[in-house]
Amino acid sequence: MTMDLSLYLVTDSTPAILKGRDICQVVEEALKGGVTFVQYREKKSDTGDQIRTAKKLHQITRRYNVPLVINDRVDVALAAGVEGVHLGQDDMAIEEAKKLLPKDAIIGISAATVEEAQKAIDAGADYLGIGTMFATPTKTNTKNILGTAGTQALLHAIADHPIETVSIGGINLSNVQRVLYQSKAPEKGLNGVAIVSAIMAADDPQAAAAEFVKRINSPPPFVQAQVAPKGYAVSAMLEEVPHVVQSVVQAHPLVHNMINFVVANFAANVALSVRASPIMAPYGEEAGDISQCDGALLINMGTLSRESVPNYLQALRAYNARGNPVVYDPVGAAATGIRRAAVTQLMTGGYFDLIKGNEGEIRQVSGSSGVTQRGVDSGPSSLDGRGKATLARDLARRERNIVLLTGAVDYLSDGGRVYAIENGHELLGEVTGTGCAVGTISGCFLTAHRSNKILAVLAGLLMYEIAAENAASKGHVRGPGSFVPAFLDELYAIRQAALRGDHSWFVGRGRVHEVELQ
Ligand code: 3NM
Repeated sequence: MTMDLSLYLVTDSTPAILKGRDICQVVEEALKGGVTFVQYREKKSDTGDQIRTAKKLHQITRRYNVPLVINDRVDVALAAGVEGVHLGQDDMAIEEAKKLLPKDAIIGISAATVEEAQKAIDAGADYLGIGTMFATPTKTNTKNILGTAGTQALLHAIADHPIETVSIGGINLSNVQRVLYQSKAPEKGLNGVAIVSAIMAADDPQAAAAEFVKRINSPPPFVQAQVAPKGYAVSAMLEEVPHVVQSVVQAHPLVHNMINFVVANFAANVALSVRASPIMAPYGEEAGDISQCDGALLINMGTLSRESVPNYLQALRAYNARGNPVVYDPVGAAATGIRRAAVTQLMTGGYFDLIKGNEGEIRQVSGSSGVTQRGVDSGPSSLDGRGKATLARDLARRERNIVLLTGAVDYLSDGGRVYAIENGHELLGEVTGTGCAVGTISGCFLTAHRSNKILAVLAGLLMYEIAAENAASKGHVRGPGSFVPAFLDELYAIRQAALRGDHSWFVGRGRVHEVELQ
C-alpha cells in the first residue's frame, strides 16, 4: 500500500461534526471523493468501541487501497491490525511505539516546531503532521499557530531530509490552494493537507473531498503565468515600461479601494487621471459583486475601525477566489496593538499580490519585533539601502508575491530580484495621500498587466513618480498646495501621450538599478 498524503482525512466523532451520522459512512463517502489517507482520531469512547470502529473503518479503507492509522492508541492499532499510528508530542514516544508495532507500520508524528520535527526525523518517523496552520474550533488546545510563513520556515529547516509532511489546522476549500502555495520553501513543500471539519462536517463529504482533490492539483487562481525570465536586465524592463503604461491606460481598469477617509478623494482622482475607474467600497458584502468585474482590490488600513478587518477579509476572499489582484497597504502597521493584530489577521486571511509600505510597516508585516511607528510615519530608520532591499526581498520570497518598500528610494522585489527606484520628488512627502495613491495605481497596473507583476508595479510607480517630478518643475508650483493640481495634470498629460502611443515622456527618465544581494 503506497503512502499518498495529499488528501489526509482525520476523523472526529463529536456531535457538532458528525451530526448524528455514522462515522464509517462519512469516511466511505470521503474515500469515494478521493481521500488518500485516513487517521481515526477518537478522544472519548471506550477502548472496546474504538477497536470495533477501527476494524470497520479498516475494512472500508482497504477496499480503497488507502492506509488507516490510529491517533495516539498503539494498542487499538495493534488490535485492529491497521497500517499504523499517528502520535502527538504528549503520546507514547516513537521509540516505544516502534518496539510494539510491526516493522512496516506507518508512524506519523505531530510537530509544531523545528526541534520537534528534527527529533521525529531522527527517531525514524514516516511522516510529519505539521501544525497548527490556522486557529481552529476543532482543536482549541493547540500550541503554536504557524501560518504559512511559520510552516515554510519549518519546511526550510528540514529541507535536507526527504520526509513527507502534511499541514493541519483550519484548512478548508477556500484556503487550501494558498496554504500549499505560500507554505512552500524553495527546496521543500508540503505533500498534503490534513482535514477534519471541512470534510467530516460537510453536508456532502464525497463532493467536498472531490473538490479538495481538484484544488490540490491546480495552482491557486491568483497565480498567473509569469513571463519574467531569470536575469531580466533593468534596461530591458525599462524599455517595456512605456508600453505597459500605454496598455494600462487603454484598458481602463477598475480599482476597488477600501481606503482610509483622509485620502479617498485624492486616490480616486489619481485613478481617474490615469484613465482607471475607481470604486470606493469599504463594505465587504459588496466585494462578491465587484470582484466579478475583474478589477483589483486595494486594502489600505489607514483609518481602521472595529468593522474594518471583517470587511477586508470578506473582500480579500472574494478577490482571491476569483484570482484578481489584491494590494495591501498596511498603514501604521506597528503604530498600535490593534493594527499589529490586524496585520496578523489579514496576512493569515488571504493572499496579497503586492504588499506596499514604508520601512516600519514592512518590518512589522515581516514579523520583526519591537518595531515603533509614531502615527503612520515610518519611525526611525534602522536599515541602510541594502538592509531595505534585503527586507523587501525576504518578505516577497516568503509570501511568494511582490513587495514595494517606499521611501526616498523605493525598493521593489519579487523575492528574487530587487530594484531600487530613485524617481519621485520631495513634495510628494508634503501632501497626504500620495503614498496611499501608489496602492491605487499599483492595483490599476496589476489588473491590466497580469503577465508580469513586478513590471506592472514598476511601470505604475515610474509613471507616478515622473509625473511628480514634472509637476514640481513647473514655475507656478510653489509648494504642496499648488503641487497637487499640477501633479494630477501631469499624470493626465502622460496618460494622454501614452494613449497616442507617444513614449517620449519616458525617454531617459527611469532612474532604476538592480541591487545585488547574496
Ligand atoms: N491537530 P480542522 S489541529 C486534530 O495542530 C488537529 O496538531 C491539530 O481540524 C494540530 O481541519 C487539529 O477542522 C484539528 O481545522 C484540525
